[in-house]
Amino acid sequence: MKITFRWYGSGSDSVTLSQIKQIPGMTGLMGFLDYKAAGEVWTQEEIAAYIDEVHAAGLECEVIESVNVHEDIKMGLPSRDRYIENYCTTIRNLAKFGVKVIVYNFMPVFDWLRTDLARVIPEDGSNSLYFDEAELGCMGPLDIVRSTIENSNGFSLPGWEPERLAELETTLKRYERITPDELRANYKYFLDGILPTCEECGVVMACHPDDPAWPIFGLPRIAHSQEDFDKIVKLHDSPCNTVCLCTGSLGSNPDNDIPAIIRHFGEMGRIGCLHVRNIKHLGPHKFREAAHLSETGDLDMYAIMKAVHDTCPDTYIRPDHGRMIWGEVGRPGYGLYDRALGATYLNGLWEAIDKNKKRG
Ligand SMILES: [Mn+2]
Repeated sequence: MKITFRWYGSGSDSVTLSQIKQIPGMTGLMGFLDYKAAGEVWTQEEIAAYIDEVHAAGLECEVIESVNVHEDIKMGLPSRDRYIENYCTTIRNLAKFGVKVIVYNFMPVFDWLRTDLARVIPEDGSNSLYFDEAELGCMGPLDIVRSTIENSNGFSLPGWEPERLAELETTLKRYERITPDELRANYKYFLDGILPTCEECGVVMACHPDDPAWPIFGLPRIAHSQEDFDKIVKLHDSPCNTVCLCTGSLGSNPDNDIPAIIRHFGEMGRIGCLHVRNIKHLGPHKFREAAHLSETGDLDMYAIMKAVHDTCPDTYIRPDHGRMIWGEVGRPGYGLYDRALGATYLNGLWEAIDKNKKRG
């Protein structure tokens, strides 16, 4: 297991590389270029600038997140071929700099959705990301986007970049006519287009689940259960077609048995990397993000790490969203302190599982 950290790049992140390097056991990043729009080629110069800085700080960068898939690909428009070609160029460019896993998603329009980015946790006064479908009330997609942008402490949020939202209304209308099966067919076309390049360059694609793990605003969503991912890995049978197993996203739906899902795809060799965090269910379609510790939420983090150790022990893991604690101001979900605590906790579980196993 390689423990890693998400980092947006200097100038875009409140956390510095030297701070990340000081977290015990931290091997590297799940890197991210936050200024790249979906469909654009990530040039070698841009990748070099980011990765050279990471290497200079003594950290690795073998996983890159959020090479976003252009909506034209998801909607199956004729322009998709050009964007798929760009995507292949980005894969080749990233491979040249040692990148081994690319995390992406195939969610229409919305990358992830919360109704409150700083909901106070009554037990300890910290705050975290929160979702309550009832709070959406009569808010439409455009209202929720506006309020998310206004409440992100001046940072852009992945998937919510203002330029990506300009044509939101038109895009939402187009999706009204697309069924889940049609979306899956467009997904297959995309995978058929990029996976030969991945195999050639030794890069693994890891699909991130829908977050939350159910359909929203009537949009087709096809990646929020074991059954969904079984279909995805069969769309194009390749060891490079894998899952980014995000415990908090899948875990927002209590029907998803996270350790069992990890074992299922881990045994198949189809887990590219994991985001590991805990979640507290508060009612139907209502949850908040909890500290990583098992007892503060509803996921069994020991069972999760045990499933990883048993089935995919060489994978990459990062602590996922943290709470805001100790007065920190930063990107919602991506401060330093609680994610560092999360990393340390996951490392502790890992050491215990590992030593216990070796002693038989
Ligand atoms: Mn995630």
